[in-house]
Amino acid sequence: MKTIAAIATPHGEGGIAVIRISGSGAADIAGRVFAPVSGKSAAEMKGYTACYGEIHDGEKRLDDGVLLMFRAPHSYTGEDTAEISCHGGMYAAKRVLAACYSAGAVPAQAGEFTKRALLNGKLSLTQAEAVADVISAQNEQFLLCARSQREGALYRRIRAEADELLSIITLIQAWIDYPDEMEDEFDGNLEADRLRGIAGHLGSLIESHGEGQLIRDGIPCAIVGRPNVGKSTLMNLLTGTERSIVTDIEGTTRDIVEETVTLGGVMLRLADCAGIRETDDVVESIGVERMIKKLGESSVVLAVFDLSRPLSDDDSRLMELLSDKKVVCIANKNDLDVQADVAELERRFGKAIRISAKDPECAETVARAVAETAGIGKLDLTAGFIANERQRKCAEEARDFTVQALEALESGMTLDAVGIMCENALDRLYELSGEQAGEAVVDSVFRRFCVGK
Ligand SMILES: Nc1nc2c(ncn2[C@@H]2O[C@H](COP(=O)(O)OP(=O)(O)OP(=O)(O)O)[C@@H](O)[C@H]2O)c(=O)[nH]1
Ligand SMILES: [Mg+2]
Repeated sequence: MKTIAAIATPHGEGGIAVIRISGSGAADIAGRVFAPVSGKSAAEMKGYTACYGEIHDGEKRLDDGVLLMFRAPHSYTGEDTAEISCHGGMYAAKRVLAACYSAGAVPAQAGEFTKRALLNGKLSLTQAEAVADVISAQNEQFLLCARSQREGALYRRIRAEADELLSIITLIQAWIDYPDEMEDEFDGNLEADRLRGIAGHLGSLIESHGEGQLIRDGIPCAIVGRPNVGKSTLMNLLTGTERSIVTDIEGTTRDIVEETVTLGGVMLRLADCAGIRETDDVVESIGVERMIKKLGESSVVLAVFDLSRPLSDDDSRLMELLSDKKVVCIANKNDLDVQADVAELERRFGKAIRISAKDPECAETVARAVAETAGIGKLDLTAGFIANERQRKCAEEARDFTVQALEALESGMTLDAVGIMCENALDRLYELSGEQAGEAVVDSVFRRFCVGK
């Protein structure tokens, strides 16, 4: 395999830039471009050592910097790897990279360092995929998920199910090949229970895909209610800005105002909507239509009611619209005299959170309630989750084959048939973990990566 090189730091100005070289020629190439001030040869450096020196392209001195050496297999890629830190202007970094090319390296493809880590057994495919997720994480919760994933959380969950399937297949095979030598009776009920267990675990794994997406992209969350209940005040409270216009005139918000915020580690994609009411005003009624569309796109709805006024027909209309939605009921303006029928709100929504949207202390309470209602409030973020479509498809196919094996066993089909279904399920799990993924699958995974990773 050729020795590759790329700039590993972002393309822009920074304090330092890092040029990464990996492959069997890494130390020699580093030796050609980097001259330690100690006078020793960079090519002879041991793993996990660093030195300061000058960077050259042939006779021409380019910069000074630090060289860090890793020796196979103790590096990210599992190969000899050299990392040169130089001054962080793009021009300087590109010149150093060009010098590495002149010394024998070839340009790295997107994700090629991580791909080599995979090929050298340093990472599973799901761990490699998580590297891209760690890089793209935009909030604390998702970073924690992706980090656990990179440390093998999903891989371990898949392995547990794959090992269980393998043990069932081995048992079935033994029964087919050596029925006379088996000590115990073949216990179909026991094996059916085991298959049911696997199907159940794979089912929860598949569900984790939706939860992971909410954590990664934020929870789409519409703020709705009749005019003047304090929707925009709540929006401003949650965003910590004067994002929406607030007045005591009914019908102030007409179009949808959107903002993404992270509160208490939870990312919310908020949409402050027009107040719902019967109206002849053309603009306002378009706003209400848009609000209804936004409701449909939301995972959680923040339904706001005004405690200082009795519930009205518009409130009832809203409640009808929300009948099949996940709702956080906000009983707002609890600093004023209570006129609304809170018991009715609690009857409809199970719980009503009493707040004043003017009180900054209430923001995290609302965010927590949204996370809980979305089903990610009490999630174990380190448990591993299905992170993308490729993984979801494999997990679904594995679950379906497991269910087919179970049905075959329960309907008295031959053990051969049951065994084949189990093998199909196992194949899908091995594809998921990458142990049996074809080149095309691996290539498509790494297409998402940046050069230098
Ligand atoms: N006392 C009190 N007043 C509040 C509270 N929340 C909002 N208000 C006031 O209620 C009025 C309406 O607030 P908005 O946030 O504009 O209400 P809205 O639901 O967005 O109204 P529309 O955009 O017209 O649908 C403003 O005068 C706010 O200052 C609260 O918790 N307590
Ligand atoms: Mg408003």
